[in-house]
Amino acid sequence: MTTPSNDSSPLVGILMGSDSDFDIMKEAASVFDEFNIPYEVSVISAHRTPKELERYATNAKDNGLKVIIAGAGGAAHLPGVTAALTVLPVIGVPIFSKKLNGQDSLYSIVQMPAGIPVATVGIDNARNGALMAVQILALTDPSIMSSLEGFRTKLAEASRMKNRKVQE
Ligand code: RP5
Repeated sequence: MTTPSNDSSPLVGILMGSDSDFDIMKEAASVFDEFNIPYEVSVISAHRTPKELERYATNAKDNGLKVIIAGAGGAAHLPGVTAALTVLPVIGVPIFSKKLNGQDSLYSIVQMPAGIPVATVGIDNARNGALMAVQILALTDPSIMSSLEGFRTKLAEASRMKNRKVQE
């Protein structure tokens, strides 16, 4: 499945190894919706559909993507193999797995050999993965940077409100 989010060309590729990862990875899509950043969503497996992954990753840069966020669980090779096939930054989201509570996913994604990094976030933390992608895009896009700064201001204000509540 490959779904463009809207008419503008996607800047971010959201990848996942299975549709069973979608409940988590849709949180990344929500962040890009919040920031008005066009993205595409694809289910491509490093193991079940490796040829599709090779095609996707090798063409990603020429297709206009700037960053890829990839979620996978268990023997979670999707982010690493994607990173091996493109020079775009790849952010890995380890998906919780029933057998080993997502530790297998985390270790599979984070322990990359020197030379092919994957920026790895916490287990199931697709939101942080997406925010990292937003930060990367903001470096070259002043309007995204301004939205990001507004987002951080609101986050700080919400935290101060919580502090005020406990002080009462
Ligand atoms: C991984 O295996 C996927 O990323 C998913 O997290 C896990 C289980 O996949 P399904 O068996 O639910 O398709 O490749």
